[in-house]
Amino acid sequence: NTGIAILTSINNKITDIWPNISVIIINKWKVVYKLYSNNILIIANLKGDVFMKEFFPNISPIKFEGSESKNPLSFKYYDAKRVIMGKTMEEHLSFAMAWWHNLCASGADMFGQGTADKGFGENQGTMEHAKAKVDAGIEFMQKLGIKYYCFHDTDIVPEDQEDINVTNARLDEITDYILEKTKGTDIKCLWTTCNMFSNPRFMNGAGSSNSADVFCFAAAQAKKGLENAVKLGAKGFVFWGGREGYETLLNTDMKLEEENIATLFTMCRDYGRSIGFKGDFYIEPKPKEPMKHQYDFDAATAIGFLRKYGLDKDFKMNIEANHATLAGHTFQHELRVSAINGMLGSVDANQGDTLLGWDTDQFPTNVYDTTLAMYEILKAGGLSGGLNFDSKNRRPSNTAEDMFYGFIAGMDTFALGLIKAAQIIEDGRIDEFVKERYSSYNSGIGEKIRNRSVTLVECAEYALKMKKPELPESGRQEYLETVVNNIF
Ligand code: XLS
Ligand code: NI
Ligand code: NI
Repeated sequence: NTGIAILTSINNKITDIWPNISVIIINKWKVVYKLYSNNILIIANLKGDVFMKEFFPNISPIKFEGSESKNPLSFKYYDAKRVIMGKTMEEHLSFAMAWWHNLCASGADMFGQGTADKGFGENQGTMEHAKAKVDAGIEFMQKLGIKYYCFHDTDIVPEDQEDINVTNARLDEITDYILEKTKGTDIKCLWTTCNMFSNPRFMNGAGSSNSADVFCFAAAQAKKGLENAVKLGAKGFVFWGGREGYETLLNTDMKLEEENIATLFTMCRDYGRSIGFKGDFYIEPKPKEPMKHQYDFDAATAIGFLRKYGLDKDFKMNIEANHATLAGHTFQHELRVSAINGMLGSVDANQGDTLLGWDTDQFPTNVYDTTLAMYEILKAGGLSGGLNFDSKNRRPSNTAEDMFYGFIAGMDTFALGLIKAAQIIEDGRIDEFVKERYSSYNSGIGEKIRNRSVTLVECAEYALKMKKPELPESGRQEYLETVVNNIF
């Protein structure tokens, strides 16, 4: 749009040839610009050579302007280069764009069709559309200063319903295109995954399907997914078991299903390592939706499963805030469980609605929650992955500006959470309190318990001699909550 402004200001002649296409004649060059309904700006000549294409021409790169700014298209807290506890905000918060919500989802729900146009000027279901999404996605990430993206195989190409070989050829073409378009930028793949839940063949699950043929299709998809992960240099490879669970135990051999999932994971681990995948495999726990019960219920369940099948060295957790609350846990709880088991890998950053029982995937705006999340992440020494906005605009938020507002909200909420979490740690009152709370284990019988140098009989003798212990000290929850508020 800047281009046009400059052209008109030097008095170029503009002739309408049909409603949304105009011709501008500059120095005898014929330049066509088109403004689609969703505001895509294309500058091309009449032969169709495209000189410039801008998908969000009305939005300039988003800058940090500070908390006093009233500009909605600015960051109030996210200041990429600001140093907090020895690292820049950008290093602490490796934000990623989720292809599916941002470039694919149109706001369709069970009760109505989409409200947002994600055609990017092309017909959906074509490779032109797939490429337009790559171009639009890169422009979007660059305008926000986001360096990572995450995707399912079926987000980046249309799936051929008859022949998986056709889909695979399209994946080759689009991953070449992504590599070409991101070359020379600092945009990279955080993680990739395979959609093994939308296609009807996966109605009874993928790794957990009752059909061995379907199991092999899952394997074929995962094999291609791993090859693409290596090709794009992805840091991680995610398994979210959307349909790995059951609707009723009356038709389910749970033991067989769990063993087969472990077999598929083991095959993927071994194949991935054999082709040079050095990143982490991630399980993304979720207790339900779409299934009534999903096997990767929560972090504790998934970690137990990984240990049982010897996969714990290669796998970590990808914790999604909304999945935590669906499992009846806080986001902080799931992060803590993963961290204390050395398996905190990556985060799907979003939030749910406490009044709704499903995965609403809202952009995170609750600063208290992001503060406690960042407190866990800082104390765990950071993430091996990053913060992927598995978040989508609400159905009525259907404009290009809303796509930016969503990310600005999420990035600022995590940035403020990071600032506050660092202050809680630097303040020290909380950590000091917790340390003191367990001080009975620093010496005497407590120390022996920690060292495992005491028997049940000795502990019992110690108790019998005392007759009755003193009550433990107060938990002081209300005081600690005021400390957090005080820091806010
Ligand atoms: C769905 C999941 C999904 C995963 C990737 O609830 O969050 O989007 O992140 O398959
Ligand atoms: Ni997710
Ligand atoms: Ni989810």
